[in-house]
Amino acid sequence: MKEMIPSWRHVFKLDPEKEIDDNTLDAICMSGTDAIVVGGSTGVTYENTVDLLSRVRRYELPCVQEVSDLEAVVPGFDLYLVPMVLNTPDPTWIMGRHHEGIERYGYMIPWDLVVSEGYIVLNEDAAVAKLTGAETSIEASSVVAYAQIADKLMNLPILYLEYSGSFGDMEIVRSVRRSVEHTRLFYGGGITNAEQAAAAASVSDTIVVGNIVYDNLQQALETVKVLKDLDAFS
Ligand code: 1GP
Repeated sequence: MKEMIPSWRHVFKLDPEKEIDDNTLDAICMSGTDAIVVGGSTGVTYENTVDLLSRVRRYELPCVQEVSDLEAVVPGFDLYLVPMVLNTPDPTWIMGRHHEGIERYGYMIPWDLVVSEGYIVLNEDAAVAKLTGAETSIEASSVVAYAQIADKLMNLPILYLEYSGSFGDMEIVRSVRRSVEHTRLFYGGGITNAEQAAAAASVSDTIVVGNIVYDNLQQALETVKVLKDLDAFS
């Protein structure tokens, strides 16, 4: 399953805390997206995660959990994405929680299903920025330096530029892309239409589409379609 990540161009991220009706979930899972990521910064519980996993499991596409709370890790996902926030001075979010989790549950961790993500959080208003104390007001050169730590020093398989809730600076994303060699670049944040999806996809490897699923299903579905059209012509 890990080998599949490099082929993902588009994923939807669903928040277990948010209601989603069966018709919307059906449209999302049948949209042609490459995977469903289940995760959120707040309000994620074991119960709401199990519930969403069991509903997504009716479909054939990969379903992966992005781990944000130890108590909400649920067996049965195809993969587990484990974020390490790089641009925070608080080691809790770089390795503190990870250390605690491995010490307590290490014997039952399916390591072959675990993939680490270097997170660079860049929207100061996002819940994840507040939670982790991320230093979001940094220059492009600083973002690039964090990206190179992820790519060249830590050899992280995924580097995630997280603008959750607001569409990011595509010039920064482009600079990061030019500066990394091995890591897969995920872009997420504020993609609400086909045009933004195409712009983000042109400077990253994988785009992550979240909130618009709950706000405007039709526009969410268009973010998948535009990538299929673009990739068909490239
Ligand atoms: C959130 O990067 C994802 O973790 C997607 O962001 O909800 O703004 O689309 P949005």
